[in-house]
Amino acid sequence: MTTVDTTADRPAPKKAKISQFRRLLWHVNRTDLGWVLKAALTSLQLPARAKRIALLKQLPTKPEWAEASRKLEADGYVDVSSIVDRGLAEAVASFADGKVNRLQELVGRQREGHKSFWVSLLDEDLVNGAFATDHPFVRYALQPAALRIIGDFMHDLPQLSDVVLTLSQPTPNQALSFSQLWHLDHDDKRVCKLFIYLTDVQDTADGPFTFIPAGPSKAFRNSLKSHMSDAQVFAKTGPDAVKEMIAPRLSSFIVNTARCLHMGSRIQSDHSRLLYTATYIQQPRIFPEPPARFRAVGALSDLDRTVMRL
Ligand SMILES: O=C(O)CCC(=O)C(=O)O
Repeated sequence: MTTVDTTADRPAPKKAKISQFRRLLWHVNRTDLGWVLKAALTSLQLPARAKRIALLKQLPTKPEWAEASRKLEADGYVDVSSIVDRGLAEAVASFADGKVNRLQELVGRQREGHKSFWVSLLDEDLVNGAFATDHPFVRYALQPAALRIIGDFMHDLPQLSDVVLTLSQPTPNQALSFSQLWHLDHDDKRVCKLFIYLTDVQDTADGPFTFIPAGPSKAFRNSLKSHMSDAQVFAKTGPDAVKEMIAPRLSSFIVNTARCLHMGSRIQSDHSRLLYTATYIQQPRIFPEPPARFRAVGALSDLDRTVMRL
């Protein structure tokens, strides 16, 4: 009996085509070829870029913000605890405390698919996957100091891509996985994360955010490897390049996580860590734009709308 392949000359299903396209972007984004693609995409949207730069220039400026931006450019990270708005950080912390007080209830409702050492506590704050723009987590991310420091580094008004609250807990007898291993973030070519520690991170047992500054991290540029063990990393840099962010509650720092190799959440028994993260990228995005992450509530400036693509 002979069989006929009736699918042979049909066009590939749309889904398969999309995933091949994504795979190609995935590879390009991880190498310096991504910069060429980024420049090409930018050149197609020059008026939008000019508008973003004009908005960035409307933001106030201060010498300590300019200095922080220079440090972010040179080293790939900067501690902004003394620069950012303490009141906004406290609002984030008290909102987060409210979630932790309802931990058992929220864990029970958590959607599947979260990493085992991370508990995501904000699922209930989303409407169709989007945060209200007056949410304290969004207000912190929109503060002028953060936008100016990251914007001056990117030479562009940043796009706020996401805000997250993560409670990291110990995972006894499990191999390290995902963000507990060394990696770079490849959401785009420039990715800056603004963190707030919402619990004290006093030593290694508290699972500090741990990273290698931009200079020594260069050894891992253009690598297609995703997540690496300590041994793989230290074979190239030695352990001395490593910095652990040991800092008290309400400390805030910005890291260019596309340039600085990093890991964290290696929590030891009886410890836990609560962390706020806001992620920014530079428009236009290399990957197709995901569904809207923010929904307008209340009055918004043109600048806020542009930062959140509303
Ligand atoms: O949990 C940590 O400290 C690591 C976080 C991380 O890898 C990230 O936000 O990209």
